[in-house]
Amino acid sequence: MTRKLLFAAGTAFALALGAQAPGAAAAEWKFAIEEIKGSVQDAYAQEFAKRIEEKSGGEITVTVYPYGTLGTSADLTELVANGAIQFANASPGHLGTLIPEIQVFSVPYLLSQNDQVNKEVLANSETLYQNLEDDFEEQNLELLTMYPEGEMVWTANREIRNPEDFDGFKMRTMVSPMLTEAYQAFGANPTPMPYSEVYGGLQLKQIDGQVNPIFAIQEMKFYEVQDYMIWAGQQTFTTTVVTNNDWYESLSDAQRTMIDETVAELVDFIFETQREFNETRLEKIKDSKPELTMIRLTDEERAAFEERAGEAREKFLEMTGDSGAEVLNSLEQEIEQAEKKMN
Ligand code: 6CS
Repeated sequence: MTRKLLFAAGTAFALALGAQAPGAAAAEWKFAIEEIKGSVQDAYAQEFAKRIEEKSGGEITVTVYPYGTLGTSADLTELVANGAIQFANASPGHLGTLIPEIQVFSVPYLLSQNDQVNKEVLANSETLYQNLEDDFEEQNLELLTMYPEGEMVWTANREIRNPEDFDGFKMRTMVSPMLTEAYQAFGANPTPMPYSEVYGGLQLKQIDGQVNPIFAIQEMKFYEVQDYMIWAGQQTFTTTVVTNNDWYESLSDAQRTMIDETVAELVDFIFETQREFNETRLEKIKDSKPELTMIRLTDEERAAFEERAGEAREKFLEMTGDSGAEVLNSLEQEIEQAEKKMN
């Protein structure tokens, strides 16, 4: 898919309604998310469901399956690929074993410090929607959209201000090989594990810390079993929404347009939602645990990690070869252009 929906002008609504043959049976589309009810991904999927139901005049209902009901993130992607469900979130932090190049989004300090820039790039990137289209298709997936969910903050059982502080520190990461490389470069002992096991892992001290956006730290209660929250500016959490490629191609033009149009409408919606969730939930964390120490690394402290990120970038290139280099370079150019345009 490309951003064709953007050019669909206002005809989609009528077309979508017209796409339903008179007397056609109501359809149910299934959308699995990698997060729990009340999360950013849930807000997206619920709004997607609401709009699809409205646009189809009630002929299509979308059922949202929260994390835990259908399996781990990897399971959800597989369910979409084999057509058991129609939509799922598939975050690059978990998708790297299937589509190595998507791990570019886990290269530290690559995305902009300006989240508006990230929003634009993720919604419109040619690198993403054209260069990587075939890689998704090979997995029988269609990439519908990608959006940011907020800055990823470290939580830890001790103060981390420079790479030496990470010595012997077991940092939980998502399962992407790129994240393992990144946290090794930062000086930590990366420990990949599924999302559902993180709280227990922290509580039982199998891991010393983890990294996620604030809304997730709050709703998954990770802050309860940690002493520090640390902002190092290394990464924005990004996620994709994927659909089954064969199924998507088998839809009528009107139904595809309805999906594409809805996805385009939700770019601003989800950006504002994640911003609000991250802001309000930081306040909730502060209220619930005033003794939690919050640290923003100084520019100098951050620079030491940025320097280490160079090693992670090299590892990305080793893992992905020429195709990865092309993706990395063109994405960097897109980010630079978007930053210039917005400043
Ligand atoms: O850390 C994780 O595994 C998860 N974090 C978020 C914010 N969403 C989904 C992902 O699986």
